[in-house]
Amino acid sequence: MMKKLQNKYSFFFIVAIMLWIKTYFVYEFAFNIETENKMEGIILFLNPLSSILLFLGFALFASPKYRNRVLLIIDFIGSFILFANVVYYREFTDFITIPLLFQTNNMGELGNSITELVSGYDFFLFLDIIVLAVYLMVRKTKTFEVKKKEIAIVFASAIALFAVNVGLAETERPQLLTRTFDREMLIKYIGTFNYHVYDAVLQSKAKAQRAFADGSEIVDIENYVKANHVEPNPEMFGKAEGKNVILVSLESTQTFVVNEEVDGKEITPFLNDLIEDSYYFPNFYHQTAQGKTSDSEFIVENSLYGLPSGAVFFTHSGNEYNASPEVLSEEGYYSSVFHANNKSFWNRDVMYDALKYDKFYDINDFSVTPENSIGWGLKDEYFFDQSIKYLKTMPEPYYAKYITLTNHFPFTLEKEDEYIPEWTSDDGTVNRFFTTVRYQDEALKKFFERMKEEGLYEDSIFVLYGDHYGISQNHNKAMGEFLGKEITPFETTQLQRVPLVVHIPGQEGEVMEQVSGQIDLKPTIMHLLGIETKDMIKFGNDLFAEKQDNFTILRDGSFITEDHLYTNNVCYDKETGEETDKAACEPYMEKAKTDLAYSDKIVYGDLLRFFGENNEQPADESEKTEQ
Ligand code: GP9
Ligand code: MN
Repeated sequence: MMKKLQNKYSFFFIVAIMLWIKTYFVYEFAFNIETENKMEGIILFLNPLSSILLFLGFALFASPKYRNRVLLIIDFIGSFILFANVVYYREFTDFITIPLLFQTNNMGELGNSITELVSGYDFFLFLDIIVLAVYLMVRKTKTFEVKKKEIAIVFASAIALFAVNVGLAETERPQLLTRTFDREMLIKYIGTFNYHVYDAVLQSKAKAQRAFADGSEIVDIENYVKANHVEPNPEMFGKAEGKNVILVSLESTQTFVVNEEVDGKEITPFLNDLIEDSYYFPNFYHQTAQGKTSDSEFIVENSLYGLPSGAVFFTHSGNEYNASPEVLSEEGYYSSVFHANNKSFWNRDVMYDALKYDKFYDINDFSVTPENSIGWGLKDEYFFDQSIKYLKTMPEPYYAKYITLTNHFPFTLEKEDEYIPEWTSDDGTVNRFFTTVRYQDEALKKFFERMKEEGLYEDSIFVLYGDHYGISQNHNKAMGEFLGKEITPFETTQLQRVPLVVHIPGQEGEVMEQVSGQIDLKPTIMHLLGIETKDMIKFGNDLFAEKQDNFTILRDGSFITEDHLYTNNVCYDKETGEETDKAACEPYMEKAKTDLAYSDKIVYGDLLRFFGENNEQPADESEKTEQ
């Protein structure tokens, strides 16, 4: 009897154990998950098992003839999930969430980056499947009927194991599943597969939230943001009224390269000069999460935060917004985006409609050849150059957004475009980064020259900002070498600073030291153009206002004030970079949480559909909003 059972389930257990071992290897060698004590080690070891039993358990419903094949298919799906996470983790030190997994558009486009990120070792994730498939083909395995009771035992064991897992996790980390989550912690405690299930539940919750949201929720938020509104500085309000706006998203550009040299060579000579007669914000932070460039676009144009996971450009492109292009069109502006990439990347073609852009110049509007491309596509110099003809015939005033691309991971460049040589550390990514940043700087210089030649410069204002970090924490060693200091969590947070340059032709420059973030750009630009924002739902404030709150929240809940920085539950003194009494950060914690939570509520509930002119609800609904 026992022997028969053993035979019957041997294939099942081999597959289960292989998948378990693979998952554990991935934790250990690909994710670098550190365990702080023995118990964490045990939890990490056990956590894949419950979901593996559960998923493989479904194969038991298959007819005996196909059961082993179904087991291998499930093994393949599990292994592929691991593989995708490994590749993603390699660059972003983070785990995939469901919406990202379905971004096949993006995955297909990753091209260059993918080849850089996939390693030969990844093949081992599929080796067992190949061996077992061959085994199934050459050896006729006996077929067995499984009893309902046996299936029940497998599922019951999976559930029991899961309960033990969560129980252990909860004693180690109380409220793990109810608190705002940290993906790494979830993987560590409940395992990668359970995490994906949890993520799926969160995503469906978001869908449900929209269905159940009603107009009354926007009222509290409206009161809250209005109470935080800061009056514009009369000296600056309307300073650029009626001017064209050129918004430039600088790919992966971080503040640490500005006014810096590598091996005695300036990394951003043009920006360094431009800053001299511009408003320059050295303490400006990106606030993006997994949506990267698209998150930055979302934040900058809505003064709302991106989402904690996934890309809002994908998950909520059907929402009502009141983004800058829409606001400006009411003031007679024409809005356009230049980005020489596939229009569906980050779901832009769909999202730009929701943001009410008049025109999106995508890859088809540029002449892209192998000669003028590198890495992700058209080189920045050609990109800017080819856009000029469109600007020249664009209805004025216009709001034109440029999204650059050359300074994108893996930071490749042809020799002829290297204005400075690569750096010489052990880390190729960081070495190349300086060279591609320098290339981007040259492209900007030529763009400004062209704008002047074509007579397009005088009537425009230029807002240049870094979209997100380019160098992830995977490169701390080389970064530490470059900066000459150890990269602590404090330094990592400080490295989230990206440049912001506001250049108004004819205006003198000034270095604006206040702490600020991408969320502040919309009201800042609106006020420069003489457009009031006091009735808008926004989470940022005008960076030229006399009263500055000196406070910026990052998407992971970290925040920075004039004197302190809070990240990973630790409060740091900004001056020393040393840990300090938490009490110093305490007064800001509530505001950081509330801002993020309210912003998320708007996005998840699609609440702007109940606000202002968007309010198209039937009478009984609008009554609610007027309470
Ligand atoms: C893709 C470009 C880069 O179109 O915006 O996206 P990123 O990977 O930086 O989010
Ligand atoms: Mn980007």
